Amino acid sequence: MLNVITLIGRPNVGKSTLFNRLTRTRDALVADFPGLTRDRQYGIGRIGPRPYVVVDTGGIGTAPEGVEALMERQVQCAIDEADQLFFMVDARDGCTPEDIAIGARLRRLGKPIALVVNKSDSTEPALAAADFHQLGLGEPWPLSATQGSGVRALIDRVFDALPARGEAPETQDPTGIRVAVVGRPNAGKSTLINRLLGEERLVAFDTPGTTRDSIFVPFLHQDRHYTLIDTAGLRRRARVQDAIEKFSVIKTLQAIEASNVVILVLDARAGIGEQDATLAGHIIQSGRALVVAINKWDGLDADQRDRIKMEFSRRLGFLDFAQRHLVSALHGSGVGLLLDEVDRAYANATRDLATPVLTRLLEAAVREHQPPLMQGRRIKLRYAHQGGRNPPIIVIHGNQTGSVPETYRRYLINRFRRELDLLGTPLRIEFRTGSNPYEGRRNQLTARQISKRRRLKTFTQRKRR
Ligand SMILES: Nc1nc2c(ncn2[C@@H]2O[C@H](COP(=O)(O)OP(=O)(O)OP(=O)(O)O)[C@@H](O)[C@H]2O)c(=O)[nH]1
Ligand SMILES: [Mg+2]
Repeated sequence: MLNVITLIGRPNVGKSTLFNRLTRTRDALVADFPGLTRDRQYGIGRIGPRPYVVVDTGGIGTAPEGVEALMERQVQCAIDEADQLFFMVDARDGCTPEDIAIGARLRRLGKPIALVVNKSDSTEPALAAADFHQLGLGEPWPLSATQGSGVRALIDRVFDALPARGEAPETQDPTGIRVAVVGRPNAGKSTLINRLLGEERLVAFDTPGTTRDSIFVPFLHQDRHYTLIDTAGLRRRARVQDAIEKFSVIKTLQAIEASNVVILVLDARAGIGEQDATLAGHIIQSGRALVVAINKWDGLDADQRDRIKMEFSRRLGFLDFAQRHLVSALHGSGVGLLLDEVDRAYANATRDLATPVLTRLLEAAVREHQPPLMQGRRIKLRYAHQGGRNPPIIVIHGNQTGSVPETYRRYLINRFRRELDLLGTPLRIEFRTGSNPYEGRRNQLTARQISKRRRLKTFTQRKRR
């Protein structure tokens, strides 16, 4: 399970700026789907030795309510879940009374705190840091969230001291495919999980020696192994129907990251809301395989059914790679088939894609619809190979690949998906400019030919003049 880093501090110290810096890295690989909204409060940090959840708590107001605001439910929850707090202060302002008040509050929590002195680019770092010793929170750590200086070193130091949370079991047998069931409160996750588990033979419900982080529930379905990742405190009230679900974005993010396949549960009666779209955005960014379960399907009339299908296309159109499944967790209809879909999505997400096949598909795609010209030169896409699994990554080599427009990337993604029949998994494309490592000699020749052509060109131009 991922560690959690929570950013705290008064308004304007730069929490959101640091949050963006820590969570931005992989965005370049994720196509910008129309309608996709990004969660600006919760994200996966990828700068550093291993990924982690980052939470931006937003500004804590000025004293005296400011300190009270620390107890605000959302903030409190983010602090409770944190393995590491980043208490952010502003080098330009120096140590303020609000900083002192917040610092006193945080110290009592007994959690690891890094005292982050932001905006150190604007003053002498050592001088700026000196003022914050009075907080009694250890050595102040100067950095610049906008410039990035000091950020990586801080993360490295933090992870040196931070023990990893309970590790997920091995991917392959005997624990099988890891499945996360996520959805907003009251969508029916617990009912669905109980339905899934209740009808199957449990291998081990409470494994001896489990910690608070071991929320992996192995089970068998038709002699196939799965591991369910709990997001809703399932173990403690496994058989309780209609339990009020405690919804936690942090737990959801951890479960998604630990999974191979996500089941997103939507509530057909409530329609598709902001929270569903936000969750969908997290799933897309994670790259995990996905099965959508539209729950509470029982007893809906034709109008209601049409409406939810339309809403889905309108708000969650970017999930079109996933199989949609209509279920009733309460009555059990459609639930058994969900696991077949999970199998299919996982198989597609982990499939081997042969280089000659990918390159042939690329050539056909380019023939049918060429990439555009860039500064008078045509973007050239030459060959493709597989760069990863779960999600499948297709690496495409060529010239000027940095200028491939988003629309063309989407065209390629759709085309590869269709031709390869990759239902149930997102697909990523990475572009590389440069030579083909498998065809070294031919490329050297090409390079020589290019320079020869250039020389010829300048020669003829000179002659013309
Ligand atoms: N010079 C400098 N400016 C910074 C740095 N980090 C943030 N800023 C600026 O400080 C201002 C506030 O930054 P935010 O990231 O919005 O601060 P915040 O803590 O999220 O603010 P609230 O959400 O309102 O609490 C912006 O104008 C940033 O550009 C930094 O490292 N150096
Ligand atoms: Mg902010």
